[in-house]
Amino acid sequence: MHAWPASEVPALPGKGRDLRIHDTATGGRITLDPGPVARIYVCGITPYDATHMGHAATYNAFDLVQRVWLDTKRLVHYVQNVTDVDDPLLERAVRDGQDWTELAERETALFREDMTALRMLPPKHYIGAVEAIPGIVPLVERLRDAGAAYELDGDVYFSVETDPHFGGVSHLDAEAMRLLSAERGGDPERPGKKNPLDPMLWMAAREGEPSWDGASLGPGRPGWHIECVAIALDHLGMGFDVQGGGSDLAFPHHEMGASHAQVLTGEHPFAQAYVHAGMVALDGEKMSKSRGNLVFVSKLRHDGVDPAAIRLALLSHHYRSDWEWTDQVLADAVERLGRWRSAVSRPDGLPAEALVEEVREALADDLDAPAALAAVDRWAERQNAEGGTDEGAPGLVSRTVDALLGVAL
Ligand code: 5CA
Ligand code: ZN
Repeated sequence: MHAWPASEVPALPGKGRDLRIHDTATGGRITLDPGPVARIYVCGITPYDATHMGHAATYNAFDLVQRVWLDTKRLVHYVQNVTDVDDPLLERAVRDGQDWTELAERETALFREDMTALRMLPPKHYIGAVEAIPGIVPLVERLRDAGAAYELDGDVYFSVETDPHFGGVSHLDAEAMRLLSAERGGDPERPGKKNPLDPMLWMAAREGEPSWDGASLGPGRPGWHIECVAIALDHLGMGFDVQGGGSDLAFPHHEMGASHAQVLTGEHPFAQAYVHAGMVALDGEKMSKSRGNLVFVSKLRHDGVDPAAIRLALLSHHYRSDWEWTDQVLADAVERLGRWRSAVSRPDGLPAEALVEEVREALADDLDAPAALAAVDRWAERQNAEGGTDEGAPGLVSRTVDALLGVAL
């Protein structure tokens, strides 16, 4: 699949800082030590509805990770998937009487537009589940042949007990895992499974549903977790730096994915850090396609809201906190954007070298975007009130805000 166009990232004077980030698996903050090419996999959308503020907030967090790395002069190898075949997508297509491939293509196209407008850096590899199927089938066969997967009425399940590290991402107890598995696409109640938590690797063809050649597995379609594992192993390999997504992906998706990969390769860990963004709510409930309580990026754009203001609204909350989208959040962002634009609108101003360092330090400190915004606020307030004579300072602030926060002033 093609991704979307990249906006330029200006180079800043001085030296970037290494990222310290909260890792779900260790439960604490770790200093990442990527090589010259940092490797990141971020779970993509299931394209059955438009991009909402929750999605945008999560992608914003991982965009910041890349901007911090780029500032250290590293290259970034970024991979993202599109879950372009899955139960919720097929169910929505049936409900609305439309072709599931058209639905997926339309919503993926809209997602690309939203990401471009928000200046999110594009992945180098943007891979659909459907196009990954030829690579998924041999992985499932290998797991089965190694005794880590078993058949149940034609479907193939992964046996979680074959991974000694299972549980090491989310650290949940069995009961919590069971509840979340039922809630998030698993089938813990299905009789005949070795362990109720075992996730499906390959689903045998169902009447009226699309299916693909599965070689010795028979016709069918892939399970959700193995899809991301196949894509990540193919394009990044084991031990990549960051596996990212919203906190609702920690279990089962990232836990199961890590286990699949660890059993397949005999290596540990799948990712150096498992990084999870908080959930954005609307009217007190998690914003979700299944609940329908959504504020869409595309709707705001079409209503004339500047994408830079949407981006500032996302940045005004720490990525790990759960927060509520309100009209006030957007109104505050619009107002802040106005203040910042006015502050950089003249050629001379207050010296800004210290501000560059403050923004760098805030982001390197577990992506503390609110602290970065507060630093820019302080500079802008004084600049608007007093001004200064430092030639080019406003330009430096513009480039800093662009390079590190993805906001075009
Ligand atoms: N296709 C899978 C991942 S392989 C999936 O979870 N798709 S999704 O469309 O449901 O979500 C895409 C990303 O947005 C995920 O990282 C998910 O955790 C995140 N997300 C979904 N809802 C919210 C929300 N309300 N707040 C923050 N992030 C969210
Ligand atoms: Zn995923």
